[in-house]
Amino acid sequence: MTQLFDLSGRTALVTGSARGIGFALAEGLAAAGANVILNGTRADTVAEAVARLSDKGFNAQGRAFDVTDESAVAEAFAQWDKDGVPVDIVVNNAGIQFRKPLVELELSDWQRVIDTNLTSAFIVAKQAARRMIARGTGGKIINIGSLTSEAGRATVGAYTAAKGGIKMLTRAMSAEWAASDIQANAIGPGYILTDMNKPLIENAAFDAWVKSSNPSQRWGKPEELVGTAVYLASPASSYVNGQIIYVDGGWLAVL
Ligand code: GCO
Repeated sequence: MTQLFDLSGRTALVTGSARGIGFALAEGLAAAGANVILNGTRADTVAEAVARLSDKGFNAQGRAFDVTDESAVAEAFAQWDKDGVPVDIVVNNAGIQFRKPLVELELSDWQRVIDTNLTSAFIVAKQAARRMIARGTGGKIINIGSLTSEAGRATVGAYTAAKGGIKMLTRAMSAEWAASDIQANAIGPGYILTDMNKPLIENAAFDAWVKSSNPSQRWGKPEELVGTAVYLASPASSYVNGQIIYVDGGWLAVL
C-alpha cells in the first residue's frame, strides 16, 4: 500500500520553494522519497533552503532562476539534461501577490502578476513535458491555484485572473498530455499562514473574516498542503487528470 505514495527515485522541481508553501511542499515531497530541486530568484535564499533540507538528510539541490524568463528556464532544463537529472514532477508554485483596486492597477503590475503566477507555469511545464514525452516515462504537473481560481476578491484582480487561468491551463495540459501518461492537476490552497499573507494575518478584521468564512474557523498551515501534493505526485493519482483539489478548510464547500 505504501508504494502508492512512494516517490523514491523521482525528481521533483518546485518553483518558488525557498520559503512558504513552496518550501513546505519541497520538504514533503523529499520526505516521501523524491529528490528535490528548489528554485527561487535569489541564489542565497535558495542555497539556505537547500541546506535546511540537506541537513535533514534529504536529497536536495537548488537553482536560482526567474521562472518568467523563458531562456533562463530552458537553460535550467538543459543543465539538468547534461547532469542526467530527469524532472519527473513539477510543482508550479512560484507566485506573487499585488493588492490594488483594478481601476488603480498599472498595466505593468498586472503583467508582472500574470507572468509570475500564470505564464511561468506554461513556460516551466512546456520544458518539462517535452522531456517527459520524449522519455516516454510519464510525469506529474501540479499547479498551485487558489480560492480565487473559483471566486473573485476585491483588490486582487490580477492574481484572481492568473489563478483562474491556472485552473483552466491545468485542464488544457490534461487534454494534451494525459495520453503520454502525464497527469496535470492543481491544488487550491485556502488562506494559509505565509509571509505573502502577513498583512492579512495581522489585520484583525481580515483575520476574523477568514476564521468566520470557513467551517474549520482557522487559517491553514503550509504543511497541511503536503498530503495532497504527495498524492498528486505519486502513483496513487495515476488516473486523476485536470482536477483542482481545494485544501481550504471547507471554505468553498459551504455557504
Ligand atoms: C489575498 C490572499 C489570497 C490567498 C490565497 C487564497 O490577498 O486574498 O493573498 O490570494 O493567498 O490565494 O486562496
